[in-house]
Amino acid sequence: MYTQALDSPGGAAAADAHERERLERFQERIDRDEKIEPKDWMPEAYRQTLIRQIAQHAHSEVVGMLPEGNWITRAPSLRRKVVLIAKVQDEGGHGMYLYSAAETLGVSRGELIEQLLSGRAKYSSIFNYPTLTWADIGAIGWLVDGAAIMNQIPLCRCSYGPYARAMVRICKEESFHQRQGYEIMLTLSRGSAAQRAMAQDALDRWWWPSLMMFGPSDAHSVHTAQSMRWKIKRFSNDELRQKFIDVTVPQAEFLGLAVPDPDLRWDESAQHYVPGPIDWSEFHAVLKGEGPCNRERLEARHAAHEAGRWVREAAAAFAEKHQEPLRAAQAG
Ligand code: FAQ
Repeated sequence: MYTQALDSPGGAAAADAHERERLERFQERIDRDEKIEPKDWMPEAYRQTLIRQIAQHAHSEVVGMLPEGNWITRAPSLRRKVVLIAKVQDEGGHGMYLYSAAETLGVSRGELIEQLLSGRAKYSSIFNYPTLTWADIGAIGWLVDGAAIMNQIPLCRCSYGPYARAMVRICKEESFHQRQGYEIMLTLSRGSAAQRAMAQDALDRWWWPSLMMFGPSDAHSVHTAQSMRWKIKRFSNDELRQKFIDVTVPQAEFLGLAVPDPDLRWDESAQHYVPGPIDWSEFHAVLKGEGPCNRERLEARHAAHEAGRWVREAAAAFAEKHQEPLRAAQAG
């Protein structure tokens, strides 16, 4: 009936009006702060934006296990090793909740992983930097998890229900991660001169990439305006970056470490720290695959995918075996 109506010019106009009305009703639900659930009608562009963001987020969690995984065997004490293993496992778990949230939008986990392995999907730029010393594990917890929390707390209020609910648990775990990182930095900064130097060196290398995690400046962010209208994002990239800087600079001061930005200054009237310019050419190079560890990260994911093939095949065979009696019962 509906397609027949489209055959006439009047029918096409009616279909347009119907579509506009659906879009308006959808936006009204968003404006009332209602959660959108998987079976609700949603504009295709809303669905695609969520798949893109949630998948990029899931890939980031999974690839994000690699820089820290590098230090599990070299953690300086049993306690540090146990905590680091727990943290890295948490990141894997976050990836799994996020892939599940993406699957509610009609895309399969296999498809998303294939996009990551083929290099078509993005993951956070930050995970393309190397972890050279133990202090990097402190800096990742403090700065990278700190930036992740700043970005992700507002996502707990995201308009899409499954993503928002996944973020509640993820944020609780991220705050533990941030504290373990800060504790490592505190220990090093209260330690020997060599340990303090190691902490400073880690801050020097992780500061700017952490600021880049928030994405391009608002002037260059292609998705922010629409994502904010849909309440997928609640703050712009620059707003969140500013909040992170304001919270983190005093933490660096408490550690007795210097933020590696000669232009950084406190603006009394604005009540904000004003940073120097970010080198966006570095960000774009990392996104193009030219960061220090892009190749290594993808190779590690390929190797893990191959190593896990037998597990996926065994799980599929097991599931199939349990389907057989069911099918026989239904046929009988
Ligand atoms: N890296 O228009 P916008 C973590 C891309 S999880 C790579 O501003 P949007 C936990 C963007 O996708 C860290 N690509 O885009 C952990 C888009 O590309 P496209 C990840 C980036 O989506 C801690 C293009 O640039 N967190 O750390 C980056 O509105 C420790 C234009 O950008 C999330 O994913 C980047 N940094 O805003 C794990 C949070 N920034 O698709 C282990 C959820 C931007 O057009 C250890 N995501 N791009 O080709 C978000 O909040 C948003 O997606 C943003 C980007 C803010 C990342």
